[in-house]
Amino acid sequence: MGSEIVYFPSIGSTNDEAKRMADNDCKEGTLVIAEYQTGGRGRKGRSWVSPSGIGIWASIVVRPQISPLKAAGLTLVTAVSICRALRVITELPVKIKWPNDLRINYKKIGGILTELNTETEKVNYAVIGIGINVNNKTFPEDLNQIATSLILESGNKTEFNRALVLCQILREFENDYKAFDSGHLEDLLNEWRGYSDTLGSIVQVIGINNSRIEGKAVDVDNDGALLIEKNDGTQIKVLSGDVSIRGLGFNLK
Ligand code: BT5
Repeated sequence: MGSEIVYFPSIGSTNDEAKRMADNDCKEGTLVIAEYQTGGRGRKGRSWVSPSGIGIWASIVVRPQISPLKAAGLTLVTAVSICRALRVITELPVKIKWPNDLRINYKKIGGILTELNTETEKVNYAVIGIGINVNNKTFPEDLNQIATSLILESGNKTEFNRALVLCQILREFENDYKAFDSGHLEDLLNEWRGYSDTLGSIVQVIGINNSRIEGKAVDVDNDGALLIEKNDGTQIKVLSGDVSIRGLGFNLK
């Protein structure tokens, strides 16, 4: 991972550039990084605040040998790699909120945006976008209550070296991705369960067409799906959506 690196002082979105490179047959593991994103994106057209010089805004191109139905697993594996890497470097209690949030003390320090180019049976490529708030000391007002950074959580001590943090993430992801691509998910799933701040909670998932499912988050499966047990005891498998957790306010994302 990262054997080819393309660097931009400023760009719209690293995911868009990575997709363009993937369309032009770039090598698997190509990494696009930027100091600043003018149009950083989250899921469903949401924006991702990406100020200059203080965060990691990066996208990796991969070409997994999997069915599109298994693609949610990519986000799950990436979350495990990032969580482990950040814990090694910062010793902070980084957690994962299904499917794509990295959090500390229930505040978001990072997010993952996985975008696919698929055919019916196969994935041509996936671009995995990684955003981590590293040395941010302030946030726009609307994010103040929900966002945080590594430096804020470690008590405003010395700044983290973003290159070292990114290298650690890439090292972890390289191994985890190999395991994922060859179908060896069990250890990664177990690690995910240990990092999760979603399992065991009563959650509400808002899915396609604003559909809502409420119940207890009981597990994740091989496809990267969240398994929810409803009040009537039936289990539902959710592949994508926004989760809010009861007790922390169903409206808190
Ligand atoms: C995500 O979406 O969390 C995916 C974020 C992925 C960003 C990376 S940066 C490199 C690559 N290039 C891109 O253009 N994107 C990727 P989602 O779960 O939809 O969350 C989006 C929501 O998070 C927004 O609506 C805000 O509420 C919040 N948010 C925006 N910027 C944030 C930030 N810097 N830190 C914490 N929360 C933020």
